[in-house]
Amino acid sequence: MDLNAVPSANRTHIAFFGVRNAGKSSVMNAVTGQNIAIVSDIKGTTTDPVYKAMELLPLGPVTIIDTPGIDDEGTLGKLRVEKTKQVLRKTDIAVLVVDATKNMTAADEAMLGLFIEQKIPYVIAYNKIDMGLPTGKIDKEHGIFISTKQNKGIFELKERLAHLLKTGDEKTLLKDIVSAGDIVILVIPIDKAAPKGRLILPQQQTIREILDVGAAAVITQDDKLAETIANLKVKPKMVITDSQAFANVNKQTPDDILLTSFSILFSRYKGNLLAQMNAVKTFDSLQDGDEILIAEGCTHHRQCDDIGTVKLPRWIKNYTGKEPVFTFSSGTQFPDSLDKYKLVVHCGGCMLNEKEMQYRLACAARQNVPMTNYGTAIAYMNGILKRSVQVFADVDKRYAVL
Ligand SMILES: Nc1nc2c(ncn2[C@@H]2O[C@H](COP(=O)(O)OP(=O)(O)OP(=O)(O)O)[C@@H](O)[C@H]2O)c(=O)[nH]1
Ligand SMILES: [Mg+2]
Repeated sequence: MDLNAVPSANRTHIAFFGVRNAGKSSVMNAVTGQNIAIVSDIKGTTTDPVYKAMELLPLGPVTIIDTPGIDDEGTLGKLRVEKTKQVLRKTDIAVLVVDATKNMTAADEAMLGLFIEQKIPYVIAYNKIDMGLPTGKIDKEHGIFISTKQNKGIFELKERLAHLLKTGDEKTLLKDIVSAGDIVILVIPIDKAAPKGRLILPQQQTIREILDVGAAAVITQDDKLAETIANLKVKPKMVITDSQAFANVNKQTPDDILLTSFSILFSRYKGNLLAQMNAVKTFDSLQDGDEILIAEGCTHHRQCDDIGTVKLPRWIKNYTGKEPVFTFSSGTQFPDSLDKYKLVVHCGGCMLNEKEMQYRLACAARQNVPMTNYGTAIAYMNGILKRSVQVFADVDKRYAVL
């Protein structure tokens, strides 16, 4: 992995969809200026999504995704269409590639319906115009005419994509709640779950933002927190902890210092915190036998005292005094059907892009299943949820009234 690269979760995901042979792979190659995907006149050449992370001007850091045809048939074909629909969950901008010499098919129309339903900005690239122009209905607002063979319209397509990329409204983890000169203490337990020799992405991003605003980060482990605070001449503004250490860190953090966790910062960053705080109340009405899904965004090697599969179930049983039934999912294996679950407890999702996280939340909301996250759940069970979101009270009144 290139250590200077923008993490995948922070890249704009642009995906090419369309029926087989429309020219999706050719368009991906033309847009990236590289021979990434195999092109051929055999229908169904692309059988798995192809991902390419790159700097694409004028867009910036993107992940470009080529997909199998949405009209694929047979048992394998159906599986491929399913895979393609999974790509849609993380797509920030969609390109529907249509063969200009043929009219739009029912599969194309269905795909457009999904873009609209999922509020994904899109472009329709009418490809192969060297062979002729479409005779059917044309969507002037979203359409653009291109030919990968003659390299026509590719520059304009990239400009269009850049235009769809929302700018200005840049999100922040903590730039709005930390000021220049502040001292922020980060509590990072170095236990068996910590990767060897490095910090993980949410920790790196948090440190980077603290530096960006001109504040200072002091980093320590949970058993050294009280000592670290006592050694500082100036009172720190806040303590940000790994949520696994919440209970211990809460005890060591004086009341006049703000306290939160990395996962709570990330939940607000991805726009889910208020919903997740609401969902956590489900613990109070939990009954024996109720089913809880514990979902993780990444697939890591499970440790013997793993947070998702061991610690959380233990804490939930202790807190509720009930015997719920736990199911675990990880990586892209997030189930479509959630109705049997009383509650979903999701990880902070640092490896998922915002779009995928929003998709999962929408999925749960549509099925009326409350969904919370690790940090929020742990804070709640320790009676410190209110304290943990106090950091946002000055910038967002919704946290002040809790
Ligand atoms: N004439 C012409 N042919 C093109 C153009 N773009 C792609 N093709 C041809 O169309 C055929 C299909 O192209 P692909 O890029 O493999 O199409 P695809 O949509 O990725 O197809 P699958 O992977 O099978 O779903 C190939 O023979 C390409 O050479 C174009 O602009 N003009
Ligand atoms: Mg292809």
